[in-house]
Amino acid sequence: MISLPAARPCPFDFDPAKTALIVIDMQRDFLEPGGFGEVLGNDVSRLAVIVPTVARLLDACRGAGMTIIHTREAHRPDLADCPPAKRARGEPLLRIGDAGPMGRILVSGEPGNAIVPALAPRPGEIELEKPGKGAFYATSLAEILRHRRIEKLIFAGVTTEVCVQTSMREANDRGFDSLLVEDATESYFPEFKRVTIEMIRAQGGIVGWTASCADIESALRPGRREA
Ligand code: C5J
Repeated sequence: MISLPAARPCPFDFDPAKTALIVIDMQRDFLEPGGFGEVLGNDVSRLAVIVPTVARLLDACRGAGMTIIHTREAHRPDLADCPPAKRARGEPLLRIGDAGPMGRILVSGEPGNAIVPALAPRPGEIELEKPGKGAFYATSLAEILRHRRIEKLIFAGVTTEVCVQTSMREANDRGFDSLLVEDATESYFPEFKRVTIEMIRAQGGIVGWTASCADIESALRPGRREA
């Protein structure tokens, strides 16, 4: 069992064999100019800063032999899984399914829908397309976790208050103890990130726990792992 004594609001213990790292939506659509994030009017450079930290987190969890799951917010090319209300929302420069500089916005298989190269999934890792904000909605995530007897989840990725928080809340309601890695998640809105982290660990951990990437790296360092 691994212990994260510095986790908040209280120590978080986990068995790497029964814990999955879920990296949410580190795809070009959100991190690079010309994708969904930018057409919504956001400064996408804000999100790119966490790429090296997410890479360190992946290395630490890979080294511990943990299940690694990467999600992508993605719709079918015929948009049959995209609610018209989602496509119609707001005043974006381009809507979901429209052709942009990185291909069709938020559509599976398009260049912009790929995970950024520095965080590319490795053989044996699971890449999961999700049509919603939450990773459990209309995906096989629950079955994948059940088959692997996963009990706890560590979350990273973007954006903190939308897809990451929604997925953590879905996980919480399904009985998973979940921890968000504070410096491996980011938002276009710094205040939203700060408040989401506070919300998650408020009231004794009403949604889950938070800790830093360094806390996890140090706990998973080979010499420190307990049998
Ligand atoms: C958004 C996400 N923000 N991955 N998606 O639309 O958070």
